[in-house]
Amino acid sequence: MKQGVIIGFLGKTQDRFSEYQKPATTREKLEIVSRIEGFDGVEMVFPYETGDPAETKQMMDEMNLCFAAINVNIKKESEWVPGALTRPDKGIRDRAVSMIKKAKDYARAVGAPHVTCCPLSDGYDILFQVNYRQAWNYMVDAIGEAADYLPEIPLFIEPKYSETRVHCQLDSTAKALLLLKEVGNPATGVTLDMGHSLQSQENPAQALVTIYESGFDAYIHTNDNDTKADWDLVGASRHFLHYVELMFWAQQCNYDKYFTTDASPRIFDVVEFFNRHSEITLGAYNLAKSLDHNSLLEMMRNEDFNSLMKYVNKEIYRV
Ligand SMILES: [Mn+2]
Repeated sequence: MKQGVIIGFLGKTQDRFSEYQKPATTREKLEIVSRIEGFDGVEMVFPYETGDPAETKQMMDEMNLCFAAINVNIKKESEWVPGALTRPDKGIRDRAVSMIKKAKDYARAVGAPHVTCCPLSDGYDILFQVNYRQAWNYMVDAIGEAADYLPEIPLFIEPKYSETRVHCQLDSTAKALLLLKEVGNPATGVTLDMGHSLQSQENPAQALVTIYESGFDAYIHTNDNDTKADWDLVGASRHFLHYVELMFWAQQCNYDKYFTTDASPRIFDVVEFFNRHSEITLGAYNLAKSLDHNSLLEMMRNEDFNSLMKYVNKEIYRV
């Protein structure tokens, strides 16, 4: 298995109340990645961390790092704070689509496999705020146009229930899949963020299988939370069995992309936080691999629930 990290979490972060950690340049962030045990993948935020493609590629090569993905940010610019792809103003939507296209150009220039986009600012805070009919159709058109551009760089869409809008438009894996079915472009996929999936009251393993069985590609972000908010906690600190089950089904689906860490150290030591995340993610992956997959599937086929419970107790919880 391959692990990486969204490098924005290696510098300064902030929430409504506090600032955490120290600012870092892209080079400094890449140096930190190379110090984390088991990480060699990088997800970089376009256009704020990416810089000149040739220089960035050289830095990556120098440190033996690989691109997991380019993450295009279409929420930071002030005109996109209230939404980007779903806004009534065509100029605002077009500039967001153009940013996704530029991210694809960048991904091609540096050799990144795909672009992922989490349209967090699209949605609503209060009822009677947006025209749902227009908002949905604008997003289908916008993602359709962005997906058509440079199809050799697939576009992955990351759903999330809440934040930055109180209710995001793509509030679940199913909603993202419905959008991609409307778009109808095979060069698309869903970024399954474990914490987003939990916040949407999903089971991440089932969500992953649903993405593949719907005919789309999947890319995984790892983290954990309390299901109420997207806390970006260290992996498996709240949902150990979910984590192992996700790994089991990732193996069943022959998942071979990066497991990219979307977790925030906040009050914890940065390198050690990611070392613990790396260790539990690899551990959960290897644990899932050590299970007798055929016999588990056979017990499911036979609806042998007692044996399944016993197997989980003995082989996963090890009690
Ligand atoms: Mn994520």
